[in-house]
Amino acid sequence: MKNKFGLTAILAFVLLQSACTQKTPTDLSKTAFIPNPVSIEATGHSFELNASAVIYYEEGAEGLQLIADYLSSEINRISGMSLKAEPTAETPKNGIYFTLANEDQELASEGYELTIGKKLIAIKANAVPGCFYGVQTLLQMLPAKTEAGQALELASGVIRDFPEFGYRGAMLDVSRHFFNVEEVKQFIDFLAMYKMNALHLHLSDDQGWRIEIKSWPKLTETGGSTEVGGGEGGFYTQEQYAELVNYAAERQITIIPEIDMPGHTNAALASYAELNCDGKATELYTGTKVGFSTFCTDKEITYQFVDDVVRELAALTPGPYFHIGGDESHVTAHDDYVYFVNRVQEIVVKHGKKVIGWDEIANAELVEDATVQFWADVENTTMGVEKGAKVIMSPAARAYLDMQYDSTTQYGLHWAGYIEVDHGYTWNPATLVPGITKENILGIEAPLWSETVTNINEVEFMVFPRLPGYAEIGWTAPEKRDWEEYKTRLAKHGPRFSDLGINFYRSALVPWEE
Ligand code: NGO
Repeated sequence: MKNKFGLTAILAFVLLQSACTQKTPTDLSKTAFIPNPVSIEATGHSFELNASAVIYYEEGAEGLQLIADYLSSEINRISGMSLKAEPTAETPKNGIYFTLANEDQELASEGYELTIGKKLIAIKANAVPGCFYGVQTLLQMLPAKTEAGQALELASGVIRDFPEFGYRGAMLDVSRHFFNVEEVKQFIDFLAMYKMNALHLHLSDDQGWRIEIKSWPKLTETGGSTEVGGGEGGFYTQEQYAELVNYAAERQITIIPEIDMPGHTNAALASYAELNCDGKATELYTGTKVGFSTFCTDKEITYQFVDDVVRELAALTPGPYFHIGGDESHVTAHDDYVYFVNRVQEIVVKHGKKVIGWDEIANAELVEDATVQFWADVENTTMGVEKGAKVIMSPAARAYLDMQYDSTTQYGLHWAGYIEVDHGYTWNPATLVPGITKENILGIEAPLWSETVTNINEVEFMVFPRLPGYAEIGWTAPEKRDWEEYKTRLAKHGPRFSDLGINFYRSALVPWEE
C-alpha cells in the first residue's frame, strides 16, 4: 500500500514538474487577428520574447531600420523592454529578423510572410509596407499592455498575407470641429493598428478652413477661427501638416488632403470678399446645414485662388492624390458646376496630383486617373465608371462612421440610417452597387464627419469598434469574412481597446471578453 502511494506521489510530482518547466505549446490559429490573414499554419510550439532579443534587419535594405525601430518602440510601450535594433548581413539564428526579397509574386507590394519559430521570428516581404503589416500582425499576438519586463510567449507558425484592395482608408472631418495634431496622430495610430493605408483629411468646409495657405493668410486667420457650435476652431500650420504627413508615412499611411469646392466653402467666402459673386464677404458659420455656399465660378480670381491653394498644399503632400470635394453644391447652377470642376481638375493635374472627388464630380468631364468617391448616388458613380474613373467605396448607409449605432447613441447623425457593428461589416464593396465590380474599385474608406463629435474621446466612440471591420473589408477577401466568426475575433479586441484607453461602444451584438 505504502509503496503504491509512493509511486503515485512520484508520478504526480514528475507530471507537475514538467507542466511547470515545459512551455505549453500555443495554437497560432486561435489568435484573433483583424484583419483576418490569408493563411495561418500553426506549428504547435512557441517563441519566448524577452529583454535579450535583438531586432535585426537586412543590411542595405532601405526603409527597414524604420520598421525595426517602430517594433522596438511598440514592444517598449507594451512591456517596458528595450530591444536593440541592428542591421545584419546574414540571417540570424535567433531574435527577430526583417528581410526584403523580391521573389514572391503573390505577396505583391503590401503582403508579407511571418514565420515564428522556436528561436527566430522572420518577417519577409517584397517591400517595406509588407514588413510593417507583418509587425502589426505580430503585435496582435502580444497583449496591448503587460507588466514591465515580463517575457512574452508567441505561438509558432507561418502566416502569409496580402490585401484584397490597395486603398484602405478613413476620413477625419477636421473642419466642423477642429482636432489638434496630437489627436490626429492618435487617429493615425488607430488606422495603422488595422493595416489601413490612407487618411483623408477634410480640411475645409463652411464652418472652418484648417490649413495654412501662405498666399491667402486670412483663410486661417478668419476662416479658421471658429467651428460648429462657435468654439475657437484652429488650423494646422504648414509645418504641422508636414509633421502629420511624416507621422503617417512612418506608418505606411498616405495623407489625402481635401479642399471641398465649389460648395461647402463659407469659411473661405467669409475670409475673402472677392471670392463672392457680389463682392461681399459672408458671415462666419457655426451651424450644421449643408449646401448653401458656392464659389463664384465665373470670376477669374476664383481660379487664381484655387491654383494657389492647390499649389501650396500639393507641394506639402507627397501622396499621389488631391481631393477636390464637389459634393452638395446645391446653389451652384449645373453648367457652372461642370465648368468649375473641369477647370479645377486641370489645376490639380498641373500640380502633379491625381483627382479624387465625391460622386457628384462624375457630372463633369473627368480627367484621366480621376477617382469618384461613392457616398450616396449610384447614378453618379456609375456615370463616373463609364467615364473611366475608379471608385472609392464609402456608402453612407454602411461606411459612415458618424452614423449612430442605434437610436440611443449619444453622438452622430442618422440621415443614412443606423449602423450597428454587424451592419457596418456585412457588405461587399465589389457587389454592393450593380455594375460596379472589383476591377473598378480602388478600395474602401470610412468617413467620420464631425458635426457632432468634438474631441478624440467622442471620435473613439464612433470609430470603435467599427473601424476594425472596415479595415477587414478592405484587406480580407469576402470568402474569408463571416459576421458570426468575426464577432468572436472582435470580442477579443475589447481588452485591447481598454488597455489602450480607447473609449469604445460596447455593442450588445459582440460577446466581449473581459
Ligand atoms: C454628407 C455631406 C457632409 C456631411 C455628412 C454627414 C457628404 C459627402 N457630404 O456626406 O457635408 O457632413 O454627409 O453625414
